Amino acid sequence: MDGAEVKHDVSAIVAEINERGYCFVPSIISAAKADEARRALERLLAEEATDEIRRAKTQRVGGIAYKHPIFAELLAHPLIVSIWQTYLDDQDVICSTWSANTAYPGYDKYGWHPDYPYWWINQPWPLKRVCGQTIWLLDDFSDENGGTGFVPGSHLEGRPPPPEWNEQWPADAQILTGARGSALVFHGALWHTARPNRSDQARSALLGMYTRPFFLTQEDMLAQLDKVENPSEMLRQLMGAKRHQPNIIGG
Ligand SMILES: O=C(O)CCC(=O)C(=O)O
Repeated sequence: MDGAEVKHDVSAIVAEINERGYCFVPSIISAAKADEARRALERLLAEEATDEIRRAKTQRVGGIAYKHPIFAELLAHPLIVSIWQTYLDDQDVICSTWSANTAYPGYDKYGWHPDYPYWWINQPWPLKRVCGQTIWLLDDFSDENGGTGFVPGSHLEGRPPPPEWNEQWPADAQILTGARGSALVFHGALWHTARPNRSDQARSALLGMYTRPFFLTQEDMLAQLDKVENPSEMLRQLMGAKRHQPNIIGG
């Protein structure tokens, strides 16, 4: 599906994440809106590129919530927020990290991993719902241009993926393909990887992790919130303005 935004069933999406560890949600925003976001990102990519980035053929842009209003809007997209509120069974969800990832033509690495905070949790990891990752497609994703790799059901393994997978593609892995404006939403422990870009165009994604408000976030979201002009109430919540702050009893 391309162009139109479609209506989605949050309960069905959450049921699929519970069962398989992920759900592909098509056309959350129109292709035109995804193009607007990609153009905003392209300006940042050009401003922030360094020789090291050009050599690595991959570029991460952080702080996007305050660098352009369209990224603040997508971070607080009502469907995405509703999916994670339902999945995490908590209205007060917050965002742990929000950034963009671009693979340029010639990028050729794999790096299988789960996401933060699983890196720091003792194994076997708890199977309860800790956090949910969102990969927004800003380009049409294909096998050729480096659609993200992921392994269905791997969120139940309770451990990280084997390091040798970075050398040999695992038999059970799938490739995220689909139209820009769509998103893959998944359990934070699902094994996934960026993939080589064998096309002649850059491939960009936005990555947003949502979690329950008592977890330490991966990034300092409050410091970023200070730089957002006129944040909505939902954006303030997501960036941690309403979460419990440690205090001193009686103090
Ligand atoms: O850009 C991608 O395809 C995936 C990136 C990723 O997995 C990450 O940054 O954690």
